[in-house]
Parts: sequence; C-alpha cells; structure tokens
Amino acid sequence: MANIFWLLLAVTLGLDGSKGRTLDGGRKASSFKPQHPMEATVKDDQNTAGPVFGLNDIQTHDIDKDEGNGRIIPTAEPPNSDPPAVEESNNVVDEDSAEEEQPVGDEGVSYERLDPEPEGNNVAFDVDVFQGDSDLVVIMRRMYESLTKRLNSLKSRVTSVEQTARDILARLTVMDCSDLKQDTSRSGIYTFHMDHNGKRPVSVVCDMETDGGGWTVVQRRLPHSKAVDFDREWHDYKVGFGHASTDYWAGLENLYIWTNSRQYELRIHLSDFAGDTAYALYDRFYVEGEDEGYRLHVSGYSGTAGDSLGNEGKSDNFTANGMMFTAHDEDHDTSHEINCAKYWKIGGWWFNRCSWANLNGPYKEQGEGDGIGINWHMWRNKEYLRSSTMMIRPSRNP
Ligand SMILES: [Ca+2]
Repeated sequence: MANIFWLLLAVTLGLDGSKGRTLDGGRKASSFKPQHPMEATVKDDQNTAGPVFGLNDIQTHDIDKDEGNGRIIPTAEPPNSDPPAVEESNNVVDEDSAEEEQPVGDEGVSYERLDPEPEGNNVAFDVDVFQGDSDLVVIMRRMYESLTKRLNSLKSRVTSVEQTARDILARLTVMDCSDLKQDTSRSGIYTFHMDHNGKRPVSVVCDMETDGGGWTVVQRRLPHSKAVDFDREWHDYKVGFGHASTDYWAGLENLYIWTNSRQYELRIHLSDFAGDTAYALYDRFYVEGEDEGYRLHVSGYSGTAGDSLGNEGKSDNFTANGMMFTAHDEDHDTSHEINCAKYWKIGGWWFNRCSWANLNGPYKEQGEGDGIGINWHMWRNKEYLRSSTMMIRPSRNP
C-alpha cells in the first residue's frame, strides 16, 4: 500500500515541477518542500521502455482523483524506505486501496492535513467531507421532512381504508329497512346498497310503524298521482324506476337479492276512491332470478283484500303465483295469442292469461272500472284503485 502513496507523491511532484502548482492547491504552498526521488526516477523512466507518465495522464487520473477524493498527500520523504518502482504502481491508483491508506504512521510517513481539524484520532478528511457538518444537518432535516410526509400519507390511507371497511360492513349488514334501528328510526326515505362496492344504491321508503315497522316499500302508487309512467320496458322493471318521494318500483333484481338473502313476508296496502282500505299479507314471498324471469312465489295469505296473487291455492289462468314477470318487450305470460302487458298497455306484472290483480297498471280516476288500471279483483273486482303499496320485511316467524 505504501507504494501507492509513493506513486501519488511522484505524480504530484512531477506535476508541481512542470506547471508550478502546489500540492495543496496553494493553501499550504509555503510549507511544502518537495523532495522525492521519484521525480528523477520518472524522468529517467521516460527514456526507458518502462511505463511512462505523461503530464496529461497525471492530470486526468492521479491528480484529479487525489483532489476530488481527498487523498492524503505525503509531505515528507519517509525515512529508510526505498522509492517504489513505477512499474509496481500499475499506473492506476486504486481507490479502495488508497482509502485504506489513511494515517499509517507506523510506516514512517507523516501527513499534513489539507484542512486541519482537531481530530483526536489523527484521521484526515477531505475538505468536501468537512462541509458535512452543515450538510449533514440539512440532509437529516430533509430526510425527517420526507419521512414525516410519508407517515402522514400513510395515516391518511389507513383512515380511508378504515372508512371503506365500515362502509362495506354497513352494506353487508344493512340491506333494508328491517336492519335500521327499530326504536329510533322514523318512517321516510333511506338508501341501501345492494352490493359491496356501492354501485347499486336503491332509495326506498321505510315504513317503521305498520305492525312493528321495518317494512321496505318496493312499490308505491300514491293517490291521484300520475307522476311516473308504469308502462315500461323489461330493463326498467329489472333495475327499478320512479322516485321514492312519489311513485316508484324498486326493481326485480333488488327484489331477487332481498328475498333470496333472507325469508321475507309481503304486505300489500290498498285504498279505493270511496276511502276504504284493505291489506293482503303473505307470510312467504320471493322471486327467482332473471334467468327464471323473476318468477313469483307467494304463500300464507291473510288479510282483508283477498288473495288475488295466489287465488287461495286454486291455481287458474289468472293466478300470478308461479308466473314469470312480463313487460311489453318481454313476453313471459302463458297467453299464446298476446303479450298481456303490451296488448292492454297495463305495465309489467306476473301475468298469466292475464291476472286477478295488477298494481302496475295505468293510473285512472274513477270510471268504467274495466280492469285496465290499478286493480285487485278479489277486493274491488275491476274497479280502479286509488293507491297501492307493496312492502316486504324479513319474516318474523320463519
Ligand atoms: Ca304471451
């Protein structure tokens, strides 16, 4: 390793002698007294076949390295040591080796600091490194600021994830009006999510009063309201239409999701233009999926309006129970001649050939009562009804 320093000294002396430069960049010029046999050796070697240092080589390799990397430069000739041969240096100063050459007083070489600092262990440093006192603070401060920003960003993300988890949990556990707190929730409009990502919200009226509350209104025709046209195509009946604040249909797909997640009961409220009311309650209600045309299943009738959906178990050509849903562009009724919805323009329903009831018919005021409106034959035959409500709730006696 000592050879490397000899090489450094030789190189720097040669450069200094040829261009009048000082080894320490001028700062310690007065204290430096070049005395090195390598100066002569190098000159001699230039006339031999051995390796030759040209001035440009020295400047672009050794000197630059020394000045840039803070090499320690010998200030005096080491006693009792022979100058190393130029060939042994291999013309290149190995950085790693040179770095290991820091203070080596045991080899009899003394060093002068380029920028002396009160270092107790006599370790020499480059000027650039010494700037590190202030730079280190700046660097550490920047690192601290960067880490703080990242930490705050992570905290924000964690908060967001927690909120998302709560939302998903709510969507998993609050599916309809029966999941609301019965003792504190009032009747009104609520929005539920029919999936876990919030892309299928449905706004409906919750009846929190009738027979203990918890009812999800899935269909409603308000008195004297023609706000919403119910003569709709299949897709509309599938996804739902209208407005919870007026008349609406909650959608067959939602009905399918609700009634296949738990066992539901169905309650139907009716009123006529004479001011009378009636209801029909089905203990069991569900519809099949779209592949089965949202086929209707009801059973366990009780009430005052009569069983216009199940015909009290006596199935005939007008019984809705067991029928697929039909709209004017999807004919799933049992009539080979017509599409009941399209022919009579009476909206979508679980038509057979056609039906004993239809709560999605066109809204009509008092008139002939020909059954081409909102009707429930088991209660008012073909008379038009003033209002209707269909609402569901998980069965309390499953
Ligand atoms: Ca048909």
